[in-house]
Amino acid sequence: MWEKGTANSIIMKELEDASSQDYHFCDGQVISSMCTEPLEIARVAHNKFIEANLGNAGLYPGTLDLERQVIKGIGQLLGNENTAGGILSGGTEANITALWIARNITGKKKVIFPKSAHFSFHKACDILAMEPVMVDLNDEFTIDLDQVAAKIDDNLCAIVGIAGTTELGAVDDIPALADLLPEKAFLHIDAAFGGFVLPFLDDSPEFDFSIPQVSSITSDPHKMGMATIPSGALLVREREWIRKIHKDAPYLDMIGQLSALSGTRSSAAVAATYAAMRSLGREGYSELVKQCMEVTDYASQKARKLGLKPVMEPLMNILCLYVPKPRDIQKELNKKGWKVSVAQNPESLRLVIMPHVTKESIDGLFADLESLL
Ligand code: 0PR
Repeated sequence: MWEKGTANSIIMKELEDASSQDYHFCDGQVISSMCTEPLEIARVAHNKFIEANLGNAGLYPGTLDLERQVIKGIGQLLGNENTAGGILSGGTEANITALWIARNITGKKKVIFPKSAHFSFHKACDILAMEPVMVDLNDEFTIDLDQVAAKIDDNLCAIVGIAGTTELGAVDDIPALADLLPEKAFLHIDAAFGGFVLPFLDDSPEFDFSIPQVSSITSDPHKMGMATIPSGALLVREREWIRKIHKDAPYLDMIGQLSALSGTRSSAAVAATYAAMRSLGREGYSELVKQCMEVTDYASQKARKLGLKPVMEPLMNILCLYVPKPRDIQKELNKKGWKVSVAQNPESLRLVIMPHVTKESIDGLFADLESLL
């Protein structure tokens, strides 16, 4: 493949071939992804900062400043502009890091989270040798509070609440979790998906730092934040908590540097996140969320006309529908070019209505879906 060099024109052709086999958001047929087309200005910013590495922040004071502004801006959105934190590779790394900090501070290992939690929490417990305690969901598909209460003991390190579950977009009762939290334990909120949606809803449930017991929040700009991949924000309430995962590297100029799991950190996405936030402003995100919710509502009405029942009234831009044999339907829709997914709890056809999904896409999808019922 690479004994000798190859001409750019040939490489470009090969890249075009590979890309043409991929699905692209702009085609409007991917209705299963939690990512979307990044804003144009975010792409430009990403390319400009392609060589920056916040793993050695001493070389990149400008990029570091962008990261500080991004964290402050996300903090403003999440009820506290004075948090510490940084841009990591995504929700997984942010969730792992949050539990890493919580474990090192409390010295305890038990983590309580709902069955709806993203699988990154299982990775975290595995890597950090922590004890996962999974709790059932109630009828509203949120964490069962009685079970949480019954499972709290002296070994508790953290409770995790989800603000926008991966499958259904449900939001746990975070104020109630906060009331149950023992004094020294952590309350981590996974708003990887909800972080750029819930604050822009007319009627958002409470989930952020305005609840005093909330210790840390994951919110991913590379999902509804319109930034490029990889951009996952972790915000923690107290700056000194991050010191608890710090490792010295005296040969690097570490001043001002984030203590993180990654060494070399892709920093282009930091610039892209900054660009997306500056370009849209909170008003722009508000419009975008409104548009996604309108399309979600439109899909929901179409489903009802076909006699399909939603698993829950969508709170966010995710719609899960009870259909007969969802896996078969998914397969058949895929043959027609649609990418939809199947939720497990409960088994249902799952549509994620990101900004690239238009009413026209929904019309096309439902026409094909109707022919399969
Ligand atoms: N927390 C929640 C609530 C999530 O939904 C996700 C990912 C994560 C954490 C982990 O985030 P990262 O994937 O950034 O580490 N949710 C989607 C999922 O796993 C991610 C995704 C995105 C999947 C695009 C497919 C796709 O095409 O299903």
